[in-house]
Amino acid sequence: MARDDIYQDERSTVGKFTFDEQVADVFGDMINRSVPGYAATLKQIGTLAAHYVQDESACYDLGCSLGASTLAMAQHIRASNCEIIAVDNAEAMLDRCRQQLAEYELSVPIDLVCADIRDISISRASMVVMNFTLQFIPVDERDALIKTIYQGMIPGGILVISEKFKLDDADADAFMIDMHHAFKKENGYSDLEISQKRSAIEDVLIPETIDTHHGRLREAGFAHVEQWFQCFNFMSMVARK
Ligand code: GEK
Repeated sequence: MARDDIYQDERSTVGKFTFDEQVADVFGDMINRSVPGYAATLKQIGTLAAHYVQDESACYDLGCSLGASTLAMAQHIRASNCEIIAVDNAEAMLDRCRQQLAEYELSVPIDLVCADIRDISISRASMVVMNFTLQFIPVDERDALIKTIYQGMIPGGILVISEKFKLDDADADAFMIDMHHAFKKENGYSDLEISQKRSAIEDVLIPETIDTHHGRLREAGFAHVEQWFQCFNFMSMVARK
């Protein structure tokens, strides 16, 4: 796996973070060293797929990047006649996703779609995964997207949402941010890399509170919403229809 050294050298100006070729090349290393608990979310996406994916239904991986969540689902689905629709609007990410998935023999058909997840239609979904993707959608468009997903799901279906989150309490929020940066430092990122990446992603990744996520999911119609995971300021929820 190529090492992420994108922000290693000092830049006079740090531009906005984008999911381009350079990022796609090192993305596996970047997300593993930057997102506390990322591997745990993938493992449990597999567990959830084994239990919740229904026969003759569709699964969606929205913001699939290199296909890690798609792979977790594909390797654990026990239901028959299912398909996975994996969507990302970054062509560079989807190209590498295609290459990586080709290395596995998977019995579930996978449709890779290069599109904005705000423009696609969702239907007969028993499992929808947004593993660290909603945070990149403009805040004022998140309610509509979650409603569209809810409407495209079948009864008993689940939506998995993993996100970086913020806390209302300033001291608690600062603690989590400090610990996240300590986590990155432990994983080999320098102070310069951490601060340049922080500037690049500031207006691109907009975190919300856990209460906001919970309220949005209930408002969309989900009968049950459980936060099943947290590691510092990163969490994952399962919403059941
Ligand atoms: C994983 N889920 O490994 N439409 C489509 N894709 C989008 C959009 C959009 N509007 N906005 C962002 N993306 C993956 C990790 S990464 C998380 C997801 C991170 C895509 C973007 O191109 C990128 O590939 C992905 O969402 C977010 O389980 O980088 O922290």
